Amino acid sequence: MSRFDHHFRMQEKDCIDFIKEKLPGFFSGNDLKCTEIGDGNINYVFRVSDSEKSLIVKHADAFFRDSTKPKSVDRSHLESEMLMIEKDLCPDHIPDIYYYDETMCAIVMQDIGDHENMRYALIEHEIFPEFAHSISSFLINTLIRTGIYGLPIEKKREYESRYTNHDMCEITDRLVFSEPYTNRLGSNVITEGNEEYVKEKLYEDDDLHYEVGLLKNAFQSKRQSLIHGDLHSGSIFVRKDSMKVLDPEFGIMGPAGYDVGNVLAHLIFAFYNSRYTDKNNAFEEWIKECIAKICDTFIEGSKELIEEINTDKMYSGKRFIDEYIGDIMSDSFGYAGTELIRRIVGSAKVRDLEVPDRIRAEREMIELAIKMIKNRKTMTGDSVISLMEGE
Ligand code: SR1
Ligand code: MG
Repeated sequence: MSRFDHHFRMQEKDCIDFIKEKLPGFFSGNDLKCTEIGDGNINYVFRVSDSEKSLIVKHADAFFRDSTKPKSVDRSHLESEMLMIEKDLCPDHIPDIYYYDETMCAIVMQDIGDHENMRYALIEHEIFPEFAHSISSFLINTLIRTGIYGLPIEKKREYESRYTNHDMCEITDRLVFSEPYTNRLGSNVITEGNEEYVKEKLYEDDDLHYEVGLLKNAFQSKRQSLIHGDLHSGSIFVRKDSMKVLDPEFGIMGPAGYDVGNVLAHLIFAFYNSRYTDKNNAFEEWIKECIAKICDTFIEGSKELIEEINTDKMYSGKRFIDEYIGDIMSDSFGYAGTELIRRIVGSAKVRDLEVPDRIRAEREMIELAIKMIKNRKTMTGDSVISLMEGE
């Protein structure tokens, strides 16, 4: 009998006992320290260490940390599987997974404390020359290899029924695709001074509602690839020479463009943070370069990978492949737009928005986001950059 035979919400001292019991050989001594370091809304994250080594335990409770409504702990099983699949596809960009405990809903993994959370690094206007290359490689390998080109159809159908993640999808349906345009639940948090602007631009534009409706429908029905589902800059950790992706707890079989779009949106937030604070030109140029490079590399790299791995004659024509990738790209621009809007007016904010002239910055970003949503079918990385430059 062990006290870890039944699920309960662990505290720091429980986590030490848990590691001593489950990974007895990891630490050489008995003098372990544990600190809860999670700063998200959902799970608990512990760092366990001795004087030589450390590891991370990501632990899911039957309640989100910011809520009293019970939630299924299935999200933890699915996240552990997502991490293992992504690790297989992209070994360099996922931390090592040491152990998963199904009962305690605890993922034990490599401590990547030598990396910085990318959101905070971007707010400091730090430049990461390798980032565009690394994130493009992550996107190509995870999205193309889990779609029609990468998986035998039986396996793909198995993924489609397994990776649905109901609780997490409900959050995205509501926070990304409904509330920002209706405020039906009254949960939007609008910057004072922008109430009328938001009402006119987001609540009363039927054409915008039509386009977001199409994107919402695609999010709910397009079982295209195994997506991370929450690929914002806070889920990415960086060093000058390395990038790791964490937290695929929103992972589902969904539209590939949802992940690409999230990456683009959070680069755009970083760009406007710079424009509305110290106007760091080198940083802004690098962000624009990243956007262009990610779009170009994703398109070209995906096509190359498809050429290499495709076995289905019916999916092999140039016209088909161009359309397949073109469709992912137009979804990407659309979902970048919905991500920008939901972070600006919704309840899940990002720190990048905390700039002195927030009213103006938000209006400029909402304007850009609406254009990205409405014109997504004809957009390119370069046209996004032109819009950011104000052309
Ligand atoms: C209740 S969770 C709010 C947001 O945080 C997560 O990171 C997701 O982006 C979610 O929409
Ligand atoms: Mg997260």
